[in-house]
Amino acid sequence: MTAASTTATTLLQASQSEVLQEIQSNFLLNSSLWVNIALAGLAILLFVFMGRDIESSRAKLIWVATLLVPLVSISSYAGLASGLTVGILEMPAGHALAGQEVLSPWGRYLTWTFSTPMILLALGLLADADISSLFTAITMDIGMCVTGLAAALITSSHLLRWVFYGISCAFFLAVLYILLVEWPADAQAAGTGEIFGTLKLLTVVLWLGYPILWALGSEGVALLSVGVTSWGYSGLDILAKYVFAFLLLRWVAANEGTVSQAGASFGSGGAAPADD
Ligand code: RET
Repeated sequence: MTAASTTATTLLQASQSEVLQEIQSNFLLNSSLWVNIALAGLAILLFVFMGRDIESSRAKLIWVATLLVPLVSISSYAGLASGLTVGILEMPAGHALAGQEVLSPWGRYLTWTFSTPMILLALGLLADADISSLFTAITMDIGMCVTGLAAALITSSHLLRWVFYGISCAFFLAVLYILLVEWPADAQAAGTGEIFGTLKLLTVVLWLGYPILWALGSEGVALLSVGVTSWGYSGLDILAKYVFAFLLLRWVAANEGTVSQAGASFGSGGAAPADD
């Protein structure tokens, strides 16, 4: 190993343990991460238990998608709590914390790219949505998360942080449209209208909290501290992931027949197969 690479490695390690120290010295931030690790662990055990008797392939698919939500979550929060996916960013001129070094838990935005599509997959299957609207909802959602990550990570320009925020909101609008306009009608036709209505409301209300928190938190106008912002996201996560997933799984386990009968429109654009 050359002297230069030894120095670079030492610096890299030093900065990672420096981040960890910063996290551990911020009680609010640290507790917001560990509470979620514990809850995700409990949710995984509970959801495995709740799905033990599910047999039909479609209900199983919903179950696995739902189970992946706490599985991604525990990995995400472990990454944050270890400091691996937390950086120290110097905010650009124009930002409320310009020139200051701010702790940025960017791993959150990255891992939403894996967890939120699972939530939408489970909801879309529940509503018996056709494959094109399922594809649209999931890809728009991924677009929302990746551009949200860009907005959080940009340190070159204050304006561009908000431009990316705006692009992310535009992707989000497409997801909201599908959730509020397209899938309720599909769910009604599939006989899952009532549970879909409850979960849709929970999802839409809670998901709206995320961009609001981003704008008010240290990434945005910095009215809220890093610790308070992190607790905000953790609180939303508890409801939008574990409570949501629990309600969905409980219903699916008790109504497997309804779920397994759906699926005729999957891949056929909603048209019934020709009667030949
Ligand atoms: C960001 C900032 C940019 C604008 C928008 C956002 C929306 C985020 C959402 C996140 C939902 C996360 C969930 C996670 C569960 O694992 C990226 C905050 C629109 C809606 C439900």
